[in-house]
Amino acid sequence: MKFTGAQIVWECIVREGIKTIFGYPGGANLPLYDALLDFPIHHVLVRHEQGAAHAADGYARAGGGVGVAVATSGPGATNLVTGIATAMMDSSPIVCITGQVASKFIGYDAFQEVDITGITLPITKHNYLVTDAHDLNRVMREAFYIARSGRPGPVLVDIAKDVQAASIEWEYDDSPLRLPGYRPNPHPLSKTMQQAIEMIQSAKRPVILAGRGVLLSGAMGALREFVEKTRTPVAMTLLGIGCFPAGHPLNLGMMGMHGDAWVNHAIQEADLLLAMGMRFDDRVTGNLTTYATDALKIHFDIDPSEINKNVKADIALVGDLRETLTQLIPHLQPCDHNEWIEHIDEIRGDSALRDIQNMPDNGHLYAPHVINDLWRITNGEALVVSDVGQNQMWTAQYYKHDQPFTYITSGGLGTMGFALPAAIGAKFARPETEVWAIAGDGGIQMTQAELSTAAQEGIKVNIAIINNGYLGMVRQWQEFFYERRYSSSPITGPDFIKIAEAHGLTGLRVTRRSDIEETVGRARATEGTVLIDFRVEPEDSVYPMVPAGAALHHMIRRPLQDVLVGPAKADS
Ligand SMILES: Cc1cc2nc3c(=O)[nH]c(=O)nc-3n(C[C@H](O)[C@H](O)[C@H](O)COP(=O)(O)OP(=O)(O)OC[C@H]3O[C@@H](n4cnc5c(N)ncnc54)[C@H](O)[C@@H]3O)c2cc1C
Ligand SMILES: Cc1ncc(C[n+]2csc(CCOP(=O)(O)OP(=O)(O)O)c2C)c(N)n1
Ligand SMILES: [Mg+2]
Repeated sequence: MKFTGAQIVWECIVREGIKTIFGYPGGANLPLYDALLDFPIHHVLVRHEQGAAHAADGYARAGGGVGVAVATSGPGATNLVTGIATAMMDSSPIVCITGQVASKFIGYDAFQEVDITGITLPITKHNYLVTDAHDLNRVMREAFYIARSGRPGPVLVDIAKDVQAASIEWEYDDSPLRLPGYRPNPHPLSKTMQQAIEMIQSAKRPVILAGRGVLLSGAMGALREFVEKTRTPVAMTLLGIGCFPAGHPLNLGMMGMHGDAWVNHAIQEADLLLAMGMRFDDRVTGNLTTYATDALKIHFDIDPSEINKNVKADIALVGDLRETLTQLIPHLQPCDHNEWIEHIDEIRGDSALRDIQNMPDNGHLYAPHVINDLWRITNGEALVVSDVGQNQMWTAQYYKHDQPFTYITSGGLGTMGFALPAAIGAKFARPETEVWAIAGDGGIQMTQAELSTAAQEGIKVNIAIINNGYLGMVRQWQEFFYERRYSSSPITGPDFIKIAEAHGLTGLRVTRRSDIEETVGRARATEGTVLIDFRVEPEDSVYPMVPAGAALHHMIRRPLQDVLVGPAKADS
């Protein structure tokens, strides 16, 4: 039978099981959009292509499978770039389909022509330029396979307009793919497995560093079995949050720059680090020369290029984490690290005392209180998508996740503007789940046009704006390291209630802690997307903080006076 290139694209996408895609039309993808009307695919029209990439990313991270974003050539394609880089840094499987000018015009600076495969080469796992409709079937299948297999990542398929319009004789080809040189599923050597077992059994002060690879591998059950058999405490990276229940007694909490003090101290005192699906980001290690110097390191990772990249591994178990743990666990003897666990309890020290949650209500609204209350009110069961900055760190610290795939954030690229579009994508992946986007007053203004997308789709995403009148994380660095010279960090915003209402949505405001419960309750009970403008303390900071480049145990702690009498600056 005859098919157009555009029909082949959609048929391949339907066969991948995709039901929802995110995109924006234009001249170079008109044949694709025309054909789309005849396929059982729901297209979500975003307001900016960056939103399409983030929504596809949020959809994938929420467990929806591979996310799909569509854009036209030129500015449509370049608008995807930030979203693609965000997905690349956090190993998120998305496929981006861009229209390209007709093949005979490529290279002539044609109208809306950019070399998007060239531009995205370093920020995609792989990309393609298709100039022959006969290649489409193979390319589409490879694109989805590459995006989701091994260490996942974004793939871009750029399709010339004449290829979309071409009509060819075609039948779906599902013969095995041939990708010479692509080996996504390595396996650890049995000799190294044996060495790892010996190291694990003889450790006295082990700590597991659990990262996003646990989630990507689906190794949550295996991790728990490992932890309970070996009684090894678990620290999580920002992107690992949810991979191990927050309420489990062996869960220490988050590590790194804004990790809990006792977690970082435990890592520095450990004699064995078991890094599972994490890549020793600099936000995690602090100064590498002083990082966990007494510890042997076993690095479990599917990507061989991560081994010895930042931290030298004594043993590398290269392979899928779930498979590796499943093989390893039966060979382990139960261990008892009671002394070590008790010691970690001791090094919690005065952390509880320094926790702003213990501060009596002084009439001011603090972001950590907002987020902690949100956690309590939603029974810790919401899917939370945070933006970037202080709001992100407080969300990581104060919304405790017991379930996997319930916390989504841009970690590696740290992309402001991510939360709202990613939350929209997540809602499409998990329509029955309560979704909250938590964003700063700066970040929300980067992509708030996507409120219109939520309104047009009639979906319910709750939005909490942590409105401190500052690019708060920048202000915090300026406070700590630039003598409080607040250069371009104060930021004004619109009346967010009016912004919500202008979109036909509901906007609410909270200025006192005592109003959080009722307002959040109203937001949850209201149909459609609701935005809450939380007017929080302008100059609060995220603690603890390891200054960039400092040793992991050299943390700036919240001053005790903050919690005993309230922050001095709050009343000044
Ligand atoms: C303002 C800001 C502050 C931050 N502060 C902190 C902080 O205090 N603490 C913190 O932890 N992070 C922090 N981050 C995030 C940090 O930058 C990194 O994004 C994060 O630490 C990376 O976590 P990860 O290594 O678990 O995940 P990723 O970067 O996603 O790496 C996942 C790893 O798992 C591997 N993997 C994938 N699939 C598998 C599989 N099937 N089997 C085995 N391995 C697999 C991958 O190859 C990769 O090495 C901050 C970010 C921002 C924006
Ligand atoms: C696109 C982008 N631009 C700049 C930055 C640098 N940056 C990191 S955090 C931050 C401040 C964020 O301010 P806001 O959204 O108000 O959140 P807050 O820190 O106040 O919670 C900035 C500017 C970034 N991460 N992303
Ligand atoms: Mg702010």
